[in-house]
Amino acid sequence: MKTKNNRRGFGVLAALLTVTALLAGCTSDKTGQQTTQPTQNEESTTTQAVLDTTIPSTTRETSTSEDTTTTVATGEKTTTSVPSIQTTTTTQGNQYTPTPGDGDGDGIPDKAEKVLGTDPFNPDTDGDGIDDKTDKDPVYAEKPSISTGSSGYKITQAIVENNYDTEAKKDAADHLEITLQNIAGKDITGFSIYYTITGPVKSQEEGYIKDLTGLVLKAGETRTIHFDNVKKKDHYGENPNSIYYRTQDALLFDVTLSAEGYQAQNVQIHKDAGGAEQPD
Ligand SMILES: [Ca+2]
Ligand SMILES: [Ca+2]
Ligand SMILES: [Ca+2]
Ligand SMILES: [Ca+2]
Repeated sequence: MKTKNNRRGFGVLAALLTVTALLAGCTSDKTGQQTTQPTQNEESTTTQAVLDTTIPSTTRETSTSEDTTTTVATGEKTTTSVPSIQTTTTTQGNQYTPTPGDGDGDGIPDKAEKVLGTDPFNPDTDGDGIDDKTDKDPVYAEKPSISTGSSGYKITQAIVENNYDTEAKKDAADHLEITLQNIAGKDITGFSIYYTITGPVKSQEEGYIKDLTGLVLKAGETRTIHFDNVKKKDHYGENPNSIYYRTQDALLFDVTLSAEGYQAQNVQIHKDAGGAEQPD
């Protein structure tokens, strides 16, 4: 602000003293360059910062669609956002907002995902590699091959209700929670999970595959992982429109945890009748 006021003062002086202004042209030009450059830098820096923070999010596809360009088809690629930097400097405030009605950009509106029972934040709800729009059963993935090998870890606890947040020291919303113990004597990585949720009605069966990216179970460590869409370490995504959250029925969870090179571990968990996702 101070720089702008000073420049305005110089500008008035320059208007009154043309010759002086011409003489001062060298310095005012320099001044102009200096003040212009930072402005450009500020804009580009700000824009870049916005880009950097928003590219990893799921809003990246939708942001490009507002540019009225043809980047929608390649919206998954981070590089497609580059043109929007150059064309929408002044609209950065709404440049990266999600496309209304289709948060994950899979072509199925959020409202329809709710009806279908699919995940509005995941274009491949069941993780079988087929996107929701073309998947004949978007909430059921066939059981993948499971890992084999020595016993490297065991499941010491698995719950789907009456969860308790040990950090906050209070009840947590119901969710799938699994505690693992490493008995291999060395770190284990490469985890994946496959689980089904089955209800009393025949049509109520869902199956999900998830790679537990980033999970490292260190030698001797006991660690709890969660499936509840909480943005914290050891928390993974969950379909908010699953029968787990939509029905009051008793449900059966059948969970298989694989880790490359180790024998897969299986556990079954019963959920009593009643709503889930409620602190209790
Ligand atoms: Ca969608
Ligand atoms: Ca979806
Ligand atoms: Ca799928
Ligand atoms: Ca499927």
